[in-house]
Amino acid sequence: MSLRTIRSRRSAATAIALVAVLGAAAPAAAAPDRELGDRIGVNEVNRHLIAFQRIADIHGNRASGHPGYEASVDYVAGKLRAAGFDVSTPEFSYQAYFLDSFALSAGGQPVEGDALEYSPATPPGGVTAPLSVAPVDDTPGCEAADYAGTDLAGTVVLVQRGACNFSEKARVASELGAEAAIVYNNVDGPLNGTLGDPAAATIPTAGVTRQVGEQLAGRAGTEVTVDVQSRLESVTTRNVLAQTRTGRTDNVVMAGAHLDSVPDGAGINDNGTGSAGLLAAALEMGGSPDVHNAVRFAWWGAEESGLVGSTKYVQGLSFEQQLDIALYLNFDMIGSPNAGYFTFDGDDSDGVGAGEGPYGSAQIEQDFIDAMARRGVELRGTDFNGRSDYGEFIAVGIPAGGLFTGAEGVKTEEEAALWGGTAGESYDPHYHTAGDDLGNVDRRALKLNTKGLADVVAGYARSTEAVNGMRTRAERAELRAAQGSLMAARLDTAKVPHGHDLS
Ligand code: DTR
Ligand code: ZN
Ligand code: ZN
Repeated sequence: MSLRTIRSRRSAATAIALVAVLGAAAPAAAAPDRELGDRIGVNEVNRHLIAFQRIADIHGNRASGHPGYEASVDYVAGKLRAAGFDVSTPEFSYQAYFLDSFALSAGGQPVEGDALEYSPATPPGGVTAPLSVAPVDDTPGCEAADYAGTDLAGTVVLVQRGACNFSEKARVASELGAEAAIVYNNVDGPLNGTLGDPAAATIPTAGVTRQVGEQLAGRAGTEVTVDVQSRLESVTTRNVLAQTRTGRTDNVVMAGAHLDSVPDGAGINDNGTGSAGLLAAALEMGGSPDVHNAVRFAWWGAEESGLVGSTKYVQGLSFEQQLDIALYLNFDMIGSPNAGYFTFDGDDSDGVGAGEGPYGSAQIEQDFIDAMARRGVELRGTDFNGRSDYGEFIAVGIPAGGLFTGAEGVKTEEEAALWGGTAGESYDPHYHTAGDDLGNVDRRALKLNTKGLADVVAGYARSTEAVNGMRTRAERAELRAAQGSLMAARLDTAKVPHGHDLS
């Protein structure tokens, strides 16, 4: 008789006592094996990836709010329903920013630039006004005092990047009467900036390169036209949630991947790979596996619009419902063409960037390291910087981890020696471009990571004891309340659509 059968025949109180006894007797570590991973065939994963590519071919992309995303949802949800999962596709809405056109000119001559994301629109034809130039100091345009002596009223202000958020610079200029702002880069390359969210936007704001900005800085008083035609539209989209009908529902193992692409392409590595790998693992597990803990799989919408689907999901749960989630595993980009093999640095042993994850995250990191080592791959750490859907989970103190093969980061010599591939090139040269298609996926990375993720998910479905330790529910509640707020701060800078910069 399985544990599940025994429990279902007893009262809740007896069941809790029984679980406590059995739990204490169980082995300390989850001891994940290779069983589920070995059962997944590479053809199944590839088939899902081909489906995503076809959907993108038909609809142009798979971005949230677009038909290709809805088709992706239907594909994934349909397979899961057929496999017997308890499937739901809860809707949520958010404000999406659309830039219809942008033009900048100085003295009647066009100038290269772009609108910052969430820049308000100008009247048709743009705003034309003389250029005023913010002095370059330690805090360029961050405080009213930075403009001492310059009258900004009725001007377009040019200000250098640095020291504070773009939205701060625009707000200060706006309060001093400026009609529009232009931020110029302080490093080479395009600015790629965002005001963060619609509420932080004040006056129309453009971004230009350092070179363009330095030229403009010598032309104070010149008539400048900034023309931004943009709009905010409410987008309604969906997450996909699929839970096993078996296992404890007060100690749920969650595993998620975002299903949306950026509007520019098919999003096959980002994140068709994570979506396909997770789907293959779920389908292989089936809706009613013989497990101790329920498994809840998630395919998130609107990750590329600022982690929207996962954030709304977590925020929509009560504290007790959050406590019912033992841990969260994230799979975003697991087949990068110049693949790195990373897992989240749960214990901050790398000492890079943000600190450690919530309690238990160090154990999750170790479990991924062990699972991938059993498949012959040595993992390295990647910072818990909040740049994917695990962000809101750690922000409420839920232990987390996951796999990642790299985005715009550049492979080092040492990494190329360890894993192969090309040093000095990014892990995914097609990241967020139309080139992110079926031809630009590392099949070996995808296969190994899919099997590894399946092993780890299956291991936690058996036991999360190593992650939870001997902590009671009350102790975990206390830890989460305390740790969550510490983790939340790092999200503010990470949660920006399509990887734009806030400052
Ligand atoms: N959020 C991703 C890409 C990304 C960047 N850094 C990380 C770290 C871990 C996982 C994913 C990522 C995107 O969807 O663009
Ligand atoms: Zn992305
Ligand atoms: Zn992604």
